Amino acid sequence: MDCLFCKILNKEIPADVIYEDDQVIAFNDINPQAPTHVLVIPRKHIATTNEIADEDTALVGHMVQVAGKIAKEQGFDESGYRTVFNCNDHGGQTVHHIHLHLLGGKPLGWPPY
Ligand code: IU
Repeated sequence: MDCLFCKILNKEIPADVIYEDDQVIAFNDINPQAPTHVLVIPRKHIATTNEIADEDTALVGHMVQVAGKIAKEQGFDESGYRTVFNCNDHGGQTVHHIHLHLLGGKPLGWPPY
């Protein structure tokens, strides 16, 4: 499968991995949009959030929990942060393997419009 994040999971493409377990890995985004910009991705290939099946709900919950633990480790759990799943063109999704963006380390602008 020609999926960039599957290639990172298979170590065919390098990434700065900061966390991994049997379900997910997390790595620093190559083009950070905040002082901390981490992507949490599942080992299972799921193209977009539209394809999350009933059997994946615990996995997706785990992704959110891992992002929160990384925020705590990096010391901005109390000051706050953002987690985002982009979906398809209007959502700005460029890699079609779901990934949870974790952005933090400064006050973040909102809304995107
Ligand atoms: P998006 O939600 O699909 O737009 O996010 C994809 C992210 O993947 C984006 O922030 C890229 O900077 C990031 N990324 C990466 O970290 N490493 C890569 O090799 C590639 C993209 I290509």
